[in-house]
Amino acid sequence: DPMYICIPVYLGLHNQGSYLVFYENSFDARFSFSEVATAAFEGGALRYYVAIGTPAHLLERYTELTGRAPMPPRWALGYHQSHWGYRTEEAVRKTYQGFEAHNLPLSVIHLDIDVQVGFRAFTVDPDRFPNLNGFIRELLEHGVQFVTILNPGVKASRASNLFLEGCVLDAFCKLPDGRFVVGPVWPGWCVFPDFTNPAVRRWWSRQYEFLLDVGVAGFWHDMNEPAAFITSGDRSLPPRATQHHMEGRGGTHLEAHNVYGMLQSQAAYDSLGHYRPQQRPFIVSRAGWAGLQRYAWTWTGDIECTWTALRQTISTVLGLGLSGIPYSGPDIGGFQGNPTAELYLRWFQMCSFITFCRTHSANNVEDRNPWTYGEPTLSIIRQFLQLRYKLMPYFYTLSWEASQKGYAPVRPAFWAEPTNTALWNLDDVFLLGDRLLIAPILQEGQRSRHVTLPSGRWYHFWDDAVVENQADLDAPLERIPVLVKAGTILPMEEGSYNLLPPTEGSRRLILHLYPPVEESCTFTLYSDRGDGYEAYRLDHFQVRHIADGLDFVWDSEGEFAFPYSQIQVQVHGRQVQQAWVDGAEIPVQENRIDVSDRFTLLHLR
Ligand code: MIG
Repeated sequence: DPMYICIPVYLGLHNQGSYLVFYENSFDARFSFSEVATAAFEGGALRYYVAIGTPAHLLERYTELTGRAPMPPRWALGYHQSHWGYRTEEAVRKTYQGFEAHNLPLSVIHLDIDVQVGFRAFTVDPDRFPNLNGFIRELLEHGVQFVTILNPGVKASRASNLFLEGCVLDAFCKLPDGRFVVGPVWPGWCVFPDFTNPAVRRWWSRQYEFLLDVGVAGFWHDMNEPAAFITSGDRSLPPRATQHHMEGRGGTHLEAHNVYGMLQSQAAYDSLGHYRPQQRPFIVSRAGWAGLQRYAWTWTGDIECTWTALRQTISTVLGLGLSGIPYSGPDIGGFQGNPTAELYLRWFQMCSFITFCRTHSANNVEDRNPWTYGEPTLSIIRQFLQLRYKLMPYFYTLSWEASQKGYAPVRPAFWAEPTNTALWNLDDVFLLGDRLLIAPILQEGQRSRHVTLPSGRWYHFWDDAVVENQADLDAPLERIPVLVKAGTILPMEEGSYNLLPPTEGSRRLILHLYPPVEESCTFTLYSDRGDGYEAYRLDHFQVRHIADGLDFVWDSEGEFAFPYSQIQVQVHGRQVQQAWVDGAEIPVQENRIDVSDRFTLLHLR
């Protein structure tokens, strides 16, 4: 369903080399892929870019052109809880207290349109949220950030200041005869800001200031295709009749539609950068186009609570990643309806490894929290959530890589080996970075599954069993197959689960070493304060085979102080008898080596 996001880019895999084609044209278009690929646009210029090379190279080139996602605040990589139906402060308080009572990590709560007055953008109902600023401070004390929704439609009423200001500014989209384009959305009849006009974006930007002062951490842009409640014909603005500024050139909605939501997100991004320059913006946008990644994350919209929708998530998230958008994810459990405990659990297990990890659900469904389904679901979810937080150094480093190179953390299996045709069609597994392969369970009652792997040796994450090429792997309810490539240094952390910045020095870094089959492997770990634009550091690890064992070499760059006070190296897939840290022997216990401090050379035998 092309309702939310259309990006005219495609990637072709080919034995003689892969390629990417991007059409710089936002008009309505039809693509078809058969013997030949065709693209037909309703208007605009024929301007396109072709790149050839590996998928990694293609994404680097494509995002050189359309932009890369900046570093998100670290908390955004934690777990988000949302529901259309948290009507009061008390409902939100109960939610975060539930996470605490059940010993579940939580980083963000999203508030839907029920917090608003008459569903109007930038409002909060003071009767139900009498002291929002105080309440947000309470949440922050528990390590929880507050994100709230807003829609672009402005209620066409002289009782609305936003409407009056917009009229004075001539901010709203009009028909050729000068009348407003109006459409029914949540607040009633609405008019639509023309975000293709820079003056309108500046005006819209100023609206966020007040909620930022109240302490809102980020914004969730919904219905910004824009969508209207129209049951027949266009579910958006009339494409040919709606007039747009188009940065001064003039145009219609036929050209503006696909960029509308992205430009709204640009306005928000600029706003957060302006009014809160010490913190990184966090915006989620349902709509977008090529380049949305510069401003916002996205999610897969109003999906069903079915196993089919769970499976569909993988190709959607992979497709978004290959289109330059590294941060996306589904409503865990689906939006419309009630998942069974098993479906919710399997969905949760998968999303623990997906960048945007959020449970959300519609207003007319049963509560959906990790504890809703009782045991054993709760304990298994807790284990996966904790695993996600332990993997945070890996996730965060992948974010840094996305900001530098444009690679999405969640990648198709063929990314690891583009010439292996057995991997081209796989849409039921994904890679997290280059090193982890996740094989979710996508069918009810399934307790094992077949996995096809990129060549080389892989280790089963749960028990270190060696797997190569393909295998049937166990997947009891307690786990889904997760494989680690030989030649991996996987950083995990232990300590706090609420993602307050890891500067207190109370945290332990565990470097899991899965030695390379031969020669050497490297990993660069990125760390910083978790938000803002200050110092960072890079820790470069290299492990290489030498005559009598392995050498683990560590060097660093950057001004940010090393954020861990304890370091452990855990070796997988081979026995370690003795270890020396910078020449001095140090005990080895069950393949674990506790090094008191950073070292330059760890020798393992
Ligand atoms: O007409 O704000 O996709 O996540 O909960 C539905 C209510 C409007 C659609 C979003 C969904 C959100 C819902 N919204």
